[in-house]
Amino acid sequence: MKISIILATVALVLGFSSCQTKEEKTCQPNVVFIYLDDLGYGDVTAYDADAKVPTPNIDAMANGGVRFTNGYSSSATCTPSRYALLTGRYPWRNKNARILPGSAPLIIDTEMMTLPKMLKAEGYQTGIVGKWHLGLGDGHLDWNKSITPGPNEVGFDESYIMAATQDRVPTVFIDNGKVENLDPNDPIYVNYKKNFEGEPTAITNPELVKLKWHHGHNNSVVNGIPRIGYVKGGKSAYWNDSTMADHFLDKAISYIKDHKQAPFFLYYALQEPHVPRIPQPRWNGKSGMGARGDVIMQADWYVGQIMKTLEDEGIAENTIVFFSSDNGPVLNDGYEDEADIKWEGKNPTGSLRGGKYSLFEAGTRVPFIMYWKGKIEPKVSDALVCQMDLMSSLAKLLGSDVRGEDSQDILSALTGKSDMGRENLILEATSRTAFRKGDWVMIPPYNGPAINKHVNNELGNAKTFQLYNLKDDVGQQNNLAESEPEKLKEMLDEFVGIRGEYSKTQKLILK
Ligand code: NG6
Ligand code: CA
Repeated sequence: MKISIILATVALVLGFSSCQTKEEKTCQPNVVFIYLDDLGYGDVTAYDADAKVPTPNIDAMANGGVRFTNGYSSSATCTPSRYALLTGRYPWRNKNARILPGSAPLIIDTEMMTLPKMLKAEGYQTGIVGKWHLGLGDGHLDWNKSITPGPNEVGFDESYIMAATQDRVPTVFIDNGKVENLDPNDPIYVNYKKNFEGEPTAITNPELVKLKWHHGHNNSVVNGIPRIGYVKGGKSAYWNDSTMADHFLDKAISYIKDHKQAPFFLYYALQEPHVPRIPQPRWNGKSGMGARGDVIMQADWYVGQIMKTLEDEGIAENTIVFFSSDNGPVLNDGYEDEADIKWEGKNPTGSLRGGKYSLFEAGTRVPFIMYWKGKIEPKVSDALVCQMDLMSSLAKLLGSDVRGEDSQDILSALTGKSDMGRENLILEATSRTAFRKGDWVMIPPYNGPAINKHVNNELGNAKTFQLYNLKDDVGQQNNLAESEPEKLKEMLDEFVGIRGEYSKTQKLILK
């Protein structure tokens, strides 16, 4: 009795909620979700010993926590994956959950339950630092006024974000719904349909361009980098591409330090290695693998800094840290930064087929790690897990009744106690869907090119059904659709049962 009082007092004095002091609720650990952008399954040395860039800090998490070999984002692009992570709902249920322009309205219904709302209801402080890309405002946004609704209306107490991606305007930081450092005498305007009269673009003024565009990315030029979308004014608010990643790290670290007194959720959404890849100066040339390699090294160091902060603040044992990526890798995503040359002969997908935008495995199967110092046994787990499941699984851990529409409670798989994760998962890539169940994956027929010629990634489109047994064929080389008709039918029936509606093209093909 006395000891428990002493322990409780010590915990209180140290200022953190402890899993030992809560009787009713199991415990209230802090949660940090570290999300990279376009990092591939084969980009982390713990996942692929031949990865081209060393990732010692991510490896330390992987080796000290549960490293999932079948960990998925919901989608092969950013917006839908982030939608699923935060809402616990499949993104194909929302037709707006697709790659958004920087001017798109918020696509999460403010009435909806979300991961941060669930945590808030359990007494958590909630914050996001970094990439948002889920839309802002209600369709009539004035960037010079209060930017709402946004992260603060869907569950985050605090937000410090970029609106979309660093290749899209507006290239500004948004601090709790306000463009930071905006000069009222130079208001900012954004348009994705047409340019503002007299404003330069990468086409009209190529002399402004310091980083060449390869495809797309030839609208407004900010800091010598041609972007997607047009911007006018707001110059005092533009971020500096060479310091912004460090700046986001500083914000993330401050958030941890400022909120350690009560349980917190930090969603730290990094930009690496999404294009344009601009290493912070001290990483320039460090990897020997060009800008993509440099920013991967940089991001790995940031992961180490987050872990170090948790240690220094004495909260490592009371903090769950997740690490993952929003979609698979891409080398040439629109700028001439030589990533495709540097990676020639070595796939950032590891042994997986496809990549970003693809229905093949590398589109959605990503590095996925759960780390909880001293609380979970290190393990490599083959359980099928998806980022979308965080909401229901963490709700279970905290004793909350909240469950997301498609989010499953797979807590025991996440903590490594069980090898049973989800039974099945619908995979999505640019609004097309496929079905994973057990070791099998079925990709329905889709019209459209087999390869996106610009980025040189296979998309998964074929005129016929594809069926792969990933156990023997993780590289998806042997299509068993014809030789395993019963399995194909079983997969298709279950897929249709969950997916419901079909695209018109698919209906025609299936007839
Ligand atoms: C694409 C962009 C690509 C990237 C992607 C979004 C072109 C030609 N390509 O439309 O560069 O920005 O959108 O990436 O514009 S994501 O990771 O945020 O989904
Ligand atoms: Ca992405």
